[in-house]
Amino acid sequence: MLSSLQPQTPDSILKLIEEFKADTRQGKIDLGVGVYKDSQGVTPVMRAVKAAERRIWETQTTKAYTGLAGEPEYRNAMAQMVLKDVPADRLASLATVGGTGAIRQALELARLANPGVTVHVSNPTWPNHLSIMKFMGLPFVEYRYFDAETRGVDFDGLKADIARAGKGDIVLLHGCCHNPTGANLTMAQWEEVAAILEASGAIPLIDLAYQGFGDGLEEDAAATRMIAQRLPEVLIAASCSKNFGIYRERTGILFALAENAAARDLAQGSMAFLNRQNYSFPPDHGARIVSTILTDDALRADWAAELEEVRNTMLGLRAQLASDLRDLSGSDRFDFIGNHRGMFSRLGATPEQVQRLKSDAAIYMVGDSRLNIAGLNRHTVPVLARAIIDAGI
Ligand code: PLP
Ligand code: TYF
Repeated sequence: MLSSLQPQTPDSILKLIEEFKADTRQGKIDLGVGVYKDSQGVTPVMRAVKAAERRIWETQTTKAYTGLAGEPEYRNAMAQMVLKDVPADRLASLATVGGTGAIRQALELARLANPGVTVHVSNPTWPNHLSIMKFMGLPFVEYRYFDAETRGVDFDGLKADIARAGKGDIVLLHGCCHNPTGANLTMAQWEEVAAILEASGAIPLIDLAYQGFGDGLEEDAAATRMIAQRLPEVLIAASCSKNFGIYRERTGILFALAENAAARDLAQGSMAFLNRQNYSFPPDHGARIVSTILTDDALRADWAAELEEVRNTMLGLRAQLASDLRDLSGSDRFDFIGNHRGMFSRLGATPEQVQRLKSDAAIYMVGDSRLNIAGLNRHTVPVLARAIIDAGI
């Protein structure tokens, strides 16, 4: 049986980690996988996370199963963090295995409700979105997103394309900090997107994996909250991997905002069913860390302060890189790096130029020229800027 398996295409981002490890050159720079790293290149455990873990260790009396949908404390705390004021009687929620698990369950839920569903995704998008949909056999079409000229959003293209999504189709949107481009919609543009979806009856699935990494915890949730206020049905897949730095704990949540309380109950039942079909109970440790932090004023304040340091560090690196490139190129054509938000920026370089950065300068970024800003520090920014110019980008 097993010998009849076909080799699977590896994830290009994860493959890069192996390639980087195997490179023996001094001074190599890893701008690949989207993990936050401090100036020492370390992905730290956040202070509030350590404190919460200590508290859990001291007080937890059982590790018996949680609920199929996860603990209510976690789901309520996350609803408050992501959505603030949304009618509880319309909101179903499900603890999931990371943000990826939430996306997977959202797509399963959409197909359960509407077997003919088509998913509309940005071009480009996170490669896992595409591979999960392909694996599930879900039909999907791309909408225009990135303007290769300005390195901003092709908003006219986006509007024309998402207007083609029909009633009951899913439009997958990145709530903030678009991966892989770093280019984001303004709030006024989000309002226009909401109006298009309102008119068509297509349902937004908002992937919110970087709340707190762009303009701030509240700012990064603003578009999601506005859409939840305006539209009758919304799916939201949120991840705690980045903003709590608990990548390996696999902590995520799926929200389904329903038209009314009866539909909410149906959604809640189907969501718990989906957890049961796939893995039964969701993991609890990360969720418990998150609810411990969010429901304690002191821990929450310390976490928010550390997250703010992380965000400002990335903004500082963006500003430095844009400024160095302005000096070296004698032009403002790299200013988009300062305008992008989140961990990533797409440089808009060719695969050959990305390859040159790797072979000539031992700088690793994803083949589509996505770089992880957090892989830099004050000393490596000038090295990258020089290499970008030398590679003819
Ligand atoms: N969505 C996007 C766009 C991401 O970049 C990530 C990243 O890691 C996720 C979702 C989900 O992450 P995780 O499953 O690690 O929570
Ligand atoms: O885009 C990234 O780099 C992150 C991390 O299969 C990641 O979202 C990358 C690939 C993958 C899972 C997570």
